[in-house]
Amino acid sequence: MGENIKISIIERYQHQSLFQSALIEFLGSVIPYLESIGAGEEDYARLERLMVPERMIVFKVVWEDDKGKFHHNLGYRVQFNSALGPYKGGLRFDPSVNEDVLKFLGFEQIFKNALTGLPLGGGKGGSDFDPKGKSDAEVRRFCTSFMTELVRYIGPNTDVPAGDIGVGGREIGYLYGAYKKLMNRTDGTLTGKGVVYSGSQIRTEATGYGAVYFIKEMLTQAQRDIRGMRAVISGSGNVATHVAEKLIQEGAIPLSLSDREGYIYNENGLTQELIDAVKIHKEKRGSLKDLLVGNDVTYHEGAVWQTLKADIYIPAATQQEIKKEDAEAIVRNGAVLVAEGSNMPSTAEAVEVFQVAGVLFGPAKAVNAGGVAVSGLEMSQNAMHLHWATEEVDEKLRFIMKHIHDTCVHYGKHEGGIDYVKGANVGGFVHVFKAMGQLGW
Ligand code: NDP
Ligand code: 2IT
Repeated sequence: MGENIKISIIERYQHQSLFQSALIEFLGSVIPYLESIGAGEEDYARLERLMVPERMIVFKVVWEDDKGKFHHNLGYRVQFNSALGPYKGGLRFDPSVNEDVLKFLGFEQIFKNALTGLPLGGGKGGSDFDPKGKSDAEVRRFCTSFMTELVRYIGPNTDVPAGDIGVGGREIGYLYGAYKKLMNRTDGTLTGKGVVYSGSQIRTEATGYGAVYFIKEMLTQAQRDIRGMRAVISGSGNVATHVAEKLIQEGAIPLSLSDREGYIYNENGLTQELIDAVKIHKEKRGSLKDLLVGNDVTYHEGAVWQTLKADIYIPAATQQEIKKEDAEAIVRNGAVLVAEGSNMPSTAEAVEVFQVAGVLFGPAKAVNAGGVAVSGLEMSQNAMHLHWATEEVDEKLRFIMKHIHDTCVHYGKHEGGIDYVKGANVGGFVHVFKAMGQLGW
């Protein structure tokens, strides 16, 4: 039965290759699991239903540039699964955004959110709008117009969006500002809000910090120590900069950060001062090649994977950034561990290369779940009209990342070690699947 489902997915989603990849990867773990528990026809039918979004919303966003000229983009929200709680997931503003991208992200979000143990469903949204090269006022007008449409589909107990590529603190501020005006409500619908207007401490840092907490758990499990480990990181946005920052705090050595054009590298390790400069530069969506760097730091064109040697590799930019030949180079360079900070950064062939070579491999659903976990904590604080201290949120984040690691070990353990891909997929799946059954879905 499982094989038939796989074949039908491959045929049905030939025109949506990212969504197809996400489904096939997931089925690679879940079908053997269902077989192992003797699942029947009804279980497989429920599995098929789980792979179809509950609702998909597409809308037009008209906005005015600084010269008074009108433009339009498409806005989306994929409300994928609400079995465990309100739809929850980020908004991405990038020219590459389309239905395929958002369905793959929304699907993965369901299981990532389930792994946190918090009552969160899964969703994703965004627009093909490019915030690069736009003025503050243009971004604000776009966000206001986007929210004018999205507002009717979201709410604190319905659907709670957050940030993703191209949507950071500035965009969340404008989006929530518009939401408050339109609804006359301050109900926390959006996470990643500024701390001064009811956001949570540590949400900005959470994805990167959580990824490093997860990496530490993986290394401890393998009886290795993070201290002194050299790490190649891709991306230079929210996730990448906070991964680099936490690595320094944990005694490891971040070597690189990248963007679409190139990367910065320091063989002795990037400093906190430089990371802070990157954060400010990237808030304004500048390019790394225009960043003023210190003497030891060099700028190079291209991607980081083929040339840089390290113990740990952390993709934190975008999907499919590590292809088979990149994975082979990473293995040749002596990688001990690869942890996915971005969503689905490794192609299926790349994952296979890592697994065959025996490199410790942490999949995105588990590694980058710290962001949505603290989003869940932001929702709790907003619902209670409370504000927790930094230490309290950080402690909860550490606990959740350890809980996710324990779940991966539980479902992924085999004679040769831990299969984190299987552990994360099955660990997230079992909750959602059970809930759907009890809800009669
Ligand atoms: P940001 O927009 O803050 O940063 C994205 C970074 O990735 C930028 O450096 C950008 O380069 C680079 N990038 C984007 N697209 C490409 C591309 N096509 N090729 C090469 N580089 C690219 O986004 P985030 O840091 O928030 O997100 C990064 C990844 O992490 C995404 O996969 C996202 O889904 C995932 N994620 C984010 C979470 C969050 O809380 N923010 C939570 C969990 C996962 P440039 O500066 O040139 O645009
Ligand atoms: O991919 C992700 O988990 C995010 N972009 C964060 C989602 C959230 O709701 O905080």
